[in-house]
Amino acid sequence: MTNKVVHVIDAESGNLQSLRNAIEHLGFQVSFIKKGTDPALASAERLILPGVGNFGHVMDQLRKMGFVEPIKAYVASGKPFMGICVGVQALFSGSEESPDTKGLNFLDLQLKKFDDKTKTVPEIGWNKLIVPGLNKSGKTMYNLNPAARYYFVHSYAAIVDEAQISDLEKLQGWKLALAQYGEEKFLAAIAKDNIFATQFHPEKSGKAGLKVIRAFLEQEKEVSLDVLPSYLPPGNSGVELKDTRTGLTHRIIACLDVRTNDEGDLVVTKGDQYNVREKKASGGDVRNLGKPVKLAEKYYKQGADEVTFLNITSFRNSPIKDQPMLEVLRQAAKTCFVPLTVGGGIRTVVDPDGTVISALEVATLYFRAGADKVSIGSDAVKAAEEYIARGEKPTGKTPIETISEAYGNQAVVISVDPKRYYVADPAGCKYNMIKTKDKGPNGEEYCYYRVTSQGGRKVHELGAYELCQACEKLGAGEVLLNCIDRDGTNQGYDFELINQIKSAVSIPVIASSGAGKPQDFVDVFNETGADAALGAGMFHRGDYTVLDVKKYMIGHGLNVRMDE
Ligand code: 1PR
Repeated sequence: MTNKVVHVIDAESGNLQSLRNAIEHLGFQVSFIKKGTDPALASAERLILPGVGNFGHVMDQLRKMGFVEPIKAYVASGKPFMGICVGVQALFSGSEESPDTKGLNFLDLQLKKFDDKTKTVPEIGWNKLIVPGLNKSGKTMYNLNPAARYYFVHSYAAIVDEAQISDLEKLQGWKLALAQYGEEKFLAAIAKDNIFATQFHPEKSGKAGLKVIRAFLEQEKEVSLDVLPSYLPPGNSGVELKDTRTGLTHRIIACLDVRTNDEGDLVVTKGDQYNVREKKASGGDVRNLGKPVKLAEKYYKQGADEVTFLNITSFRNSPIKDQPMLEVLRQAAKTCFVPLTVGGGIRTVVDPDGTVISALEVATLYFRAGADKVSIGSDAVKAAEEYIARGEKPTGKTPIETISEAYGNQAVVISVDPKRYYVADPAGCKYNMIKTKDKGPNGEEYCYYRVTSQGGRKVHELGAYELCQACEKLGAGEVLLNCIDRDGTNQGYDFELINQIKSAVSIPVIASSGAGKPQDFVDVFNETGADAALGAGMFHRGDYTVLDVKKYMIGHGLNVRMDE
């Protein structure tokens, strides 16, 4: 094909910027189609239907914007068509998520929700593929590589049993790639004639994902497989990698705390227990550890599974005027093909000129700039306090609710800044408590974690356990669990806190604060149920790279994603 234009359906759902960036990175141009009547749809030579969030919302948008019949006509024309995430789900007949909404019905199968009794739902992370056709042919469809890992984020899937797999393959002629989440097997990718669709996000799956997109764009339907290099350390080949309970790899996240320094430049900084200034004797300046976009790219290349940006002074500023932070996201999303999270100032604000900007609008700005998730700190505390005070009645109006309603729970992270609070006598304390191994200064045996907001400045009479439970009920999809006591100390993570919060919620929990060496990552995954672990200072100072951490983890039998 000589034409290098790729048409992408914009049904106003989620982060299309990253898909555009990935396609442009591969040397193609993107043209968005915003309504079904656009003549470009029929004349397109390659069409991609992306989608994130709620099945019903995406299907309703497609119907409202007149896309349903034109998409069917395009597919019938035999030209290349690709669906991504909810874009693959739309090809099925329907979903348990929105029982009254019909899909496009290319496959007569209903999507179901993952069982959350035995694992965290949504599935957020890097899973492997089972490509049944591979052994026979030695070639794989669209460069899908069972030795690689791909990024999934979804609660609903085409969960299938052996009879359904056989029916789809043998009777209906679909080629399948499967994945297993816990005990449930589901369709990770499907292909037939001109249709190819993936449940995972290839545009967020590092180099392995870019290869899949390239294969679609170049119409390489069958590709001889590249084998990933083995990272097992020499002389240590007796190490056996343990699969996690869910099958996902242990996620490693690099975190960039970003703020303007005294010269007005946006810099990556890092505090000790949230104090980001040098000691007075050394000038008292905000620590400057580098430029956010450069560092993000560096960590992507080192193999970070996600990059998180926390705009740590944003609660003082107007997000609409915070163009530099939006620009950071735009630039980072052009070179980092893994999920990006942004936090700081995700709340409803009134600009100095009186304009009210809702939290949903603020989040939308970031999603459009290239963020995949937003992280809510101070406002999550406010929302949880009010929710608990109202007797656990949701209003539908808090940022957690409005953003998760529009973009899906998986797009809403709550960032928790707890501080250990010792209790001498647990009787009468209304917060969930831990009998701690690290006794308090007066020999106290119990503690809970008090929630703070505004970067640790404001302490609230609320436990982190209760906060997380309330936020999960309001619609948060993940917890970024910091710990002020451990932040910047290099003493390792607070296992007691992490295990307490894991027992409070069924959404994924990211352990944060205290990482100083690779062993800390091994320990946090062995000692707690953390779904991901985040590091900041040790990476910024250059003590260790993300790759050092991952190789070390592999050497200790822990499964991690290795890109090429
Ligand atoms: O309240 O919604 O505007 O969000 C503000 C965000 O900024 C929150 O996520 C809050 O955690 C963060 N934040 C505010 N002030 C600070 C500060 O440091 N003064 N940073 C701050 C929080 C914690 C972690 C850190 C880990 C790992 N930083 O992100 O990266 O503790 O560090 P380590 O590995 O070096 O120990 P809102």
